Amino acid sequence: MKAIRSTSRRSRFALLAFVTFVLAAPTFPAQSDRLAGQPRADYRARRLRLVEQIKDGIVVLVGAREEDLGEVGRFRQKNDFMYLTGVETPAAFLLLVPSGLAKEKPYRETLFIPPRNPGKERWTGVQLGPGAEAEQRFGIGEVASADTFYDRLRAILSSLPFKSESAPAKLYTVVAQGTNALMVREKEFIERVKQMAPHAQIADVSPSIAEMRKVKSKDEIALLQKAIDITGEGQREAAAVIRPGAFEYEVQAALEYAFMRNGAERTGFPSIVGSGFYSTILHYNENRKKIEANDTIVIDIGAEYSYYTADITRTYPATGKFTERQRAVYQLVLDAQRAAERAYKPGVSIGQLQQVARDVMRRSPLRDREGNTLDRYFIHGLGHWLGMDVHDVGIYGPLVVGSVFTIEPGIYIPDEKLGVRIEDDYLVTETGLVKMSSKIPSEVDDIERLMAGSKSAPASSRGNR
Ligand SMILES: [Mn+2]
Repeated sequence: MKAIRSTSRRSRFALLAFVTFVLAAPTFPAQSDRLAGQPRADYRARRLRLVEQIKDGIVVLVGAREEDLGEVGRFRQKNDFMYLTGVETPAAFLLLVPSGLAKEKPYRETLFIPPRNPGKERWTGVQLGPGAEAEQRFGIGEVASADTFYDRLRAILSSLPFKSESAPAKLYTVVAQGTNALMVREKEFIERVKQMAPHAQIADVSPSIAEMRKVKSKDEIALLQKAIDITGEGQREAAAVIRPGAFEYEVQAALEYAFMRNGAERTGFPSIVGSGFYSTILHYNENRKKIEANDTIVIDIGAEYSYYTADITRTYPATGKFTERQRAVYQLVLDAQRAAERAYKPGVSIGQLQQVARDVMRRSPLRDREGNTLDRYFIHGLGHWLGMDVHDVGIYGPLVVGSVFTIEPGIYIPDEKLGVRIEDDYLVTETGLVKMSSKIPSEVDDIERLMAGSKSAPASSRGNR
């Protein structure tokens, strides 16, 4: 302080300018070798593995843009882009050129990001610009200005390998399937390539990345575990708030509060809080109904943590005690889930486990009002891959070591306004399944005990869980 006081007016100004510069300069934790919770080296290894599979062309990935989400969305990088880079800078491109594509040239990787814009940064926060600092921070060979991306691409697409008559090199990129509205920028990119280089052969890179994403690394598993643990806190909060007379949205508010309080960035998908008849509607997420005394409430939720989402469903009785019928149906769903878990052996598929769960329901003495077995009310698949997408990418087949998936049998009887679903998340290991959500109660007695315990505790003591 003394030094400042004794300085002249001019040097004081210089100091102020310097301080302003330092404050405005990017302050990224240079010591961290991680991007979004995963080692920089892992992202690079993924890029190399991808181009190793794709030897006959270049890969271009188009990152998310802020404006594509409109006024309601908050920026979120595209999962494939994130998986290969860990970079969240909006409006980026990634270009990978395998070694040997052009004669004897080594592997090249370039991330294109917008140049820094101090005026815009006043609104959106400081961004790292192209250049050496970004190359070091992101661990990417070259970080260039996004303004130069199309010129660079045009030059590559008019180079010899792409002009070959016998076996022209391809451009691998994400080709939007169907009418996916979130693929605006990918579609624009392909249109532009077609105009710029009509000869270019475009191929879909998604299947290759999807198969890689199916098998999770140690750090991805840790992020998923964190998302699952946070989701468990959400379930616990939901159990505390459920009572006859409460609205579904109150339960949603409480559980999403638990998500955010524990560091989740967002929900991995819209929270489902379905009571009574709505417990039988699989993807109900209006959450406007008032909970009534005889309702079961299906709570199907997932916190997203550093781009990985959990997916956990529990079913609660409104009063904290299941009726006899609800208890019987609940127990049957739980038995089906346990049977599917036990049926796991290396090489089995989710489809095969599904048959096991269905058989349990068919063999049960429980019936509907017409005397039918209840397996006819299990109207969806047993489970799905889980990861960056809640219904994660990858072809369904034998469960491979490192994959994460859900087991979620359910019985939905609209005539009885009775729906029950129980969903847990599992990791496939060399030695069998690991139930990643095992700490979240699902036994009938545990559910009732949880609800009784949370009701008797004063609201103030629930705040910090
Ligand atoms: Mn699910």
